[in-house]
Amino acid sequence: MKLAARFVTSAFAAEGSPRWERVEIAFAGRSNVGKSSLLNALVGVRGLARISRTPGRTRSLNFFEVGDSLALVDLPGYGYAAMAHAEAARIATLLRNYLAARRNLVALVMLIDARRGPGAEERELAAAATRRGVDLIVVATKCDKLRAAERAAVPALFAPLAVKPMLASARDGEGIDQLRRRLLHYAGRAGAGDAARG
Ligand SMILES: Nc1nc2c(ncn2[C@@H]2O[C@H](COP(=O)(O)OP(=O)(O)OP(=O)(O)O)[C@@H](O)[C@H]2O)c(=O)[nH]1
Ligand SMILES: [Mg+2]
Repeated sequence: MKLAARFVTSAFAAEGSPRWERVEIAFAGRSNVGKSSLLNALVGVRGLARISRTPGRTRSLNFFEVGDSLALVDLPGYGYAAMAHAEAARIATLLRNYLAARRNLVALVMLIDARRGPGAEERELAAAATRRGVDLIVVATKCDKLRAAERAAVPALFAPLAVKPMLASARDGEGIDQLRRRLLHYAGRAGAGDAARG
């Protein structure tokens, strides 16, 4: 199945988000965890979402339309210690407001480094999604780096989240088809009431 996507806009504040009826699936996670790379792998277009070797690349909400009823949203990462305080605070507010108030949001793909596992931020994000009734999809990223023992340790490492992680690698393609199929299920759920005002 294909997932043809087109970049629509970047928003640096909630007001800049598109007014449309599309259901949105957002990609959240620590800076440098691989959100933009995973999004590119899912749509099969290298460079659609910008990637960087240095953390803190994505600093706005980036909206990509997919088909007639779906959108993917690349979110800025959190937890990048070297970012200027004011910029980090602006991004934290942008992220919090989007996750708390965006009506179009139906699912949150939470990316976590497969070798690192969830921390306090991820437990908070998971709780916030659950409170709102937003589906939570947990993805363990960069699985191409895992040695056998590390791979075996993933379930225990992710156990605090209660949601089983999907293993994925943007580099070698592991788990990408499976995740793409899962996301496409949301394409049928468009027209979420007054979503256009969210
Ligand atoms: N080995 C490996 N490296 C990856 C993978 N996915 C991403 N990377 C690398 O990790 C770095 C960060 O990737 P990004 O996709 O920019 O990460 P991000 O989460 O969007 O980062 P921010 O926008 O800063 O929040 C880049 O150097 C990528 O090439 C993966 O599956 N395997
Ligand atoms: Mg990014």
